[in-house]
Amino acid sequence: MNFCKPLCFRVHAVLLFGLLAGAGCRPAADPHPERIPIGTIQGQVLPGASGLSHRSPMEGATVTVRGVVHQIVRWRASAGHSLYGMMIQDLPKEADGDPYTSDGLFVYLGGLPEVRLEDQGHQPVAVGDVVTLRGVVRERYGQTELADATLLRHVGGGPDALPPPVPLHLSANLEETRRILERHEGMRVKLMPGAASVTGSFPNERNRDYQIWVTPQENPILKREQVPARRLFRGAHVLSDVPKENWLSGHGMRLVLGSLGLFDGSGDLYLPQVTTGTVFPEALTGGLQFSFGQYVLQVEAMPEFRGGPSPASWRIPAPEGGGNRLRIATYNIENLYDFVDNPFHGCDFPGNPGCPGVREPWNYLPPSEDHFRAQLRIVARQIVEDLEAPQVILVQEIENQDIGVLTPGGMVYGGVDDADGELDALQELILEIVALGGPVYTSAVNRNSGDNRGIIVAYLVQADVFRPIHPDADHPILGENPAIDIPGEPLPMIHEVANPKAFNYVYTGEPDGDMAAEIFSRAVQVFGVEAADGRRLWFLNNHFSAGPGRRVERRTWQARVNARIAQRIMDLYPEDGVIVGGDLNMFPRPDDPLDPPSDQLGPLYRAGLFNVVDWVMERDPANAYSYVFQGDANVLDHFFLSPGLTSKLVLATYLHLNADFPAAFRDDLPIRGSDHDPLLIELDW
Ligand SMILES: [Ca+2]
Ligand SMILES: [Ca+2]
Ligand SMILES: [Ca+2]
Ligand SMILES: [Ca+2]
Repeated sequence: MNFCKPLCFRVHAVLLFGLLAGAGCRPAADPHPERIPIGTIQGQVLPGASGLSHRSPMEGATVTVRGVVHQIVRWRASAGHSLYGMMIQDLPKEADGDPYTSDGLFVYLGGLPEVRLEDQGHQPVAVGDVVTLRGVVRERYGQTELADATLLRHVGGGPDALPPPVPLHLSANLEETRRILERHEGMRVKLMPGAASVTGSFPNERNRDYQIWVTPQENPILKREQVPARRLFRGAHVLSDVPKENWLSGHGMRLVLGSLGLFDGSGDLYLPQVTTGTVFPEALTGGLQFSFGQYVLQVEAMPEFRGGPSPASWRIPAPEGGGNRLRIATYNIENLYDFVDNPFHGCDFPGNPGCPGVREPWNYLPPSEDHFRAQLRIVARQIVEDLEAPQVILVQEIENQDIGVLTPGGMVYGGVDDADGELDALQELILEIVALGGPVYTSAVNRNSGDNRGIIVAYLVQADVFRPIHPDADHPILGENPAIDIPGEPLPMIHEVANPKAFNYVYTGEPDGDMAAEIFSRAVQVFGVEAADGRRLWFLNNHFSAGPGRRVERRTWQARVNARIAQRIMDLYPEDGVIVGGDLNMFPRPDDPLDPPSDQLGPLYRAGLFNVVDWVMERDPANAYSYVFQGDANVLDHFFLSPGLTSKLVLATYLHLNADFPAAFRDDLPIRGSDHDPLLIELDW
């Protein structure tokens, strides 16, 4: 066009005098003068506004836009078929130039990567095409999109026509980051070289693609000397780089990468299988989509990456001289369900009728027998090789099923409930441990503590080291009438003469909606054991209600019941050791998610119990996490020790075998048997 400029200028000047313009040199009249910049559709995200709840000011309007197709994405609908969308962006010279508005827009396409034509038929589109579209502005699942789009004009451009990616500079403040991202929704963006993963890659169940949470290269934590410390510790953790501000909301210096733009026609969508701490040496470029509550950078090319040391090696070493030490672990073994249909439970097998209060899909079930076996093998290897076969293991999230009986030939499954008093999945795990050359465990459980979904806490114990204390009817803890001062109507289970014994009470605290009428949806299980020399230990195994910022009062009550039982045992038997542990679904002091602090675990501290997380924090704070949620490292799994045991503590360490790894089973390595990392302690007992 440049060659024409002086002439055109003259023509315009002529027009000023009311004369007809000369033919041949005038720019072609815009056939769509109603076109508007995409920024007008997206609207301004002003300082202080909420990025997450921002909506288009033109919702519902029919608009005409022109843009470059910079990405086509494909995802899997729940029915299994593919759906397509594309992201378009204003040509640079046609954008509104306003930094508060996004120049990009998501266009929903439907079952094929093509756009409907005005008259009839469809036109395939490709990356680099310049398209003029008419459609309706919609907000769908929090994303602004052009729906019912019709193609008015189409010019093939090719990859050279792509707008240069805009570098994203995120803020540690999550709200500010959300504003920044909303101002780029639908645009072609990039994270600068040197971003690093803060989780393992994981499959996004809904769309069957993969995602990886990353932190940008400019985040100062990536310069920390200690590799395990290069992660986002949530809240008041010693290594948190933005303490207080992000106690619950999470960290702003993070973004999730998605693979919806990587489809190659063969079916599966994928990203590299990486662990936390993987560095991406090239820029990460792609379209910024908003999907299921998150901004997702849908990468347009398979990222290069450089793996770091395995998180499995990030443990605190045991001090020398550990011959006769007592080793105890707590391990949430994420949904250890078998692939046997339990006729006494309505949601433990595909096609079951359902359970009260449990919503489909039952995605906690293993998809196959092979899958169950793979999880068993991984967990068994972790117990033998990494945890070095603790004498006692508190386990959580085991399927509450006992229709199988252990015989010399292996497990035999029948149609009798409470077939042999042991959980079938744990019996299978015990067999797997023996097959690996590990010690012979026995399991112990009180089935009163299962929840509606069908999971329960239980114990694995080396039978030649400890035997259960015999429960007499008049035993002050295990007998018919335990005298424990808890305001709240006890449930009948507390009168059962049993070991382990489950304790639960009617909940009288603040109502919290969906939750049970009892204090625990999974009752605390008390288990007393005796060594050959007569010394005794008491365990209280827990799986508290989830969501650190929700169900606050309920969880406080759960801690209180534990504290009072522990206190009673310590009063009755000052020589015995007491250990309260499990997945408490809450952060340790002072890491309270609320302001003012709710101190949900306060009753346990006030009972004089010592949280071993403090021991870990003092020696190696980078070790202190057991769960990673969207890139935030959390401490959810705890051991509280009575004073007599605290003085004998020689080691506490999390074993990072799971939380940092890709969420896909690998049969060749003992990793990712669960989403939680186990916590191991050693006592000079
Ligand atoms: Ca938007
Ligand atoms: Ca089952
Ligand atoms: Ca069933
Ligand atoms: Ca059984």
